Amino acid sequence: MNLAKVAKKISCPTYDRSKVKAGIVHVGIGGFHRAHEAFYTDQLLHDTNVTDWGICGVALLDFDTKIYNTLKEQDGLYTLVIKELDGTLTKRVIGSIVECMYAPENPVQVIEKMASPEIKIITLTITEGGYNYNEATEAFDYENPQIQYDLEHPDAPKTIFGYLTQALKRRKENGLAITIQSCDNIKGNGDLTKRMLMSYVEKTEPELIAWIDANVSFPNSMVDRITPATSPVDISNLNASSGIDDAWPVVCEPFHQWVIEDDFKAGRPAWETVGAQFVEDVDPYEKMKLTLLNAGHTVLGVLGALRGCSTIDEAVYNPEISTFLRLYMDQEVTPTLSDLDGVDLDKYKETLLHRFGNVYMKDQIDRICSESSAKFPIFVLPTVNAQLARQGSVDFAALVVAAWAIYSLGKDENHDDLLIKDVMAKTLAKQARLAKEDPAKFLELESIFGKLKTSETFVNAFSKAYNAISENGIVHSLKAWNKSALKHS
Ligand code: CS2
Repeated sequence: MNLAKVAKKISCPTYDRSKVKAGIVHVGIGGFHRAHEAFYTDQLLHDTNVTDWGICGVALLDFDTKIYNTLKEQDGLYTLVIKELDGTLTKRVIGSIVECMYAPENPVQVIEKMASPEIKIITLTITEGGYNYNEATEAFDYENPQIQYDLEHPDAPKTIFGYLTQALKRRKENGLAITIQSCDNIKGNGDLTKRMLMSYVEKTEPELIAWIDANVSFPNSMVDRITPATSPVDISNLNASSGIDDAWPVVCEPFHQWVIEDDFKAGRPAWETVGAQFVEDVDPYEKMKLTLLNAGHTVLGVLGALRGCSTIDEAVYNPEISTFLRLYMDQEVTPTLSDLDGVDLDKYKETLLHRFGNVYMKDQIDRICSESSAKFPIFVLPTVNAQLARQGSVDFAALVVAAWAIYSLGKDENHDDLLIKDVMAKTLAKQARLAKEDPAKFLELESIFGKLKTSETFVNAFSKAYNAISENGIVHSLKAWNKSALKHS
């Protein structure tokens, strides 16, 4: 990118990037990382004269070749296009990714980088499903073929667990403490990262366990910024309006939030100076975000998909869906969040509806529904379990799960094909077909639903919703659910 030329039109890094060294290795350089951590860090490099907190971005999967090549070609630079609520586009070139690596091509280079003394933090956005946690066994999934591969090829691993273990082994030899920070949408994301990594380490390098316990921290964090997939139109509009030839800009909403547990073993950037919050306990923030924002997305995504919508704003402006969402949030989620200190939940929910309703974002329903098998257990099912425990209503959540079962058959209510992107797509479709005879069959997927099939209350609520949608369609069912909840409120 010719920054000098581009800088006449949009904001560009004014700090000397050649002086900035990577202090962070980040794994997973997709849109979210580039709209969030890299954005905060860019602002920090702007506002202060620190030079040791640049980011080395690592593409871990074969499938990440394109983003790696693009960033390499653009010297790590890319444009962030913020779609304001009034339609204005705020554009800014982000410069905090100062190095890039492609792990499949050179695994040793990545391990050595992670192990090097300048690196103080390894951050991760490896998706909800990337932690290799099995809901049925509530433990690390050693059966995963990728994990089996890593167990046999420790020096050329494929999974994050293989990489981290090798890097930590080297760090132990050199006495170099470090922080591993998950930035994925998982409750207790740091705790889960530690638990899963320790399970792997126990099998491969058990003598590392005590050292990791004493020298590696895993702060929990809540991350937030809606970042749709970049569309070809986003790319051509950017080019037409600013003359920038960016092969992969990132588009996102104006809102951003980052709440981090302050537990860093080897120092950290002063991200609080650019808006991040460091707190002792992230739990309330995570719980609120996952059960309201992410679950809200899932509700809009699955119901919207069945209705034939293709973007989230389309689903929000559908009156039956938005009433349903509001009732779900108020009547089923909010009662489980009563222990949140210092948060105005009403305001939070109000803001969410505005964020979801941003018509310029065009956030794709396909993006939201992708990998739902990893999302439901984190976003929706904790609410179900908490409601069952307090004998509260689960009718709305049950309808969303039932809608997902019908969605898994692959057609919307206009009989158009749905594009299902899920590692479990085949299994989901199979159970969904069995559910036509007996709806409860869908809940037999233990790696998603755990023991939920043993709850009579939930099975009944689910079956009722399933039959209603199958017989009367989604709109009619939503109307019936909304009406009955409004009557009781
Ligand atoms: C979304 C998230 O993937 C999803 O289902 O809910 O990507 C969401 O947009 C982000 O977590 C927002 O912070």
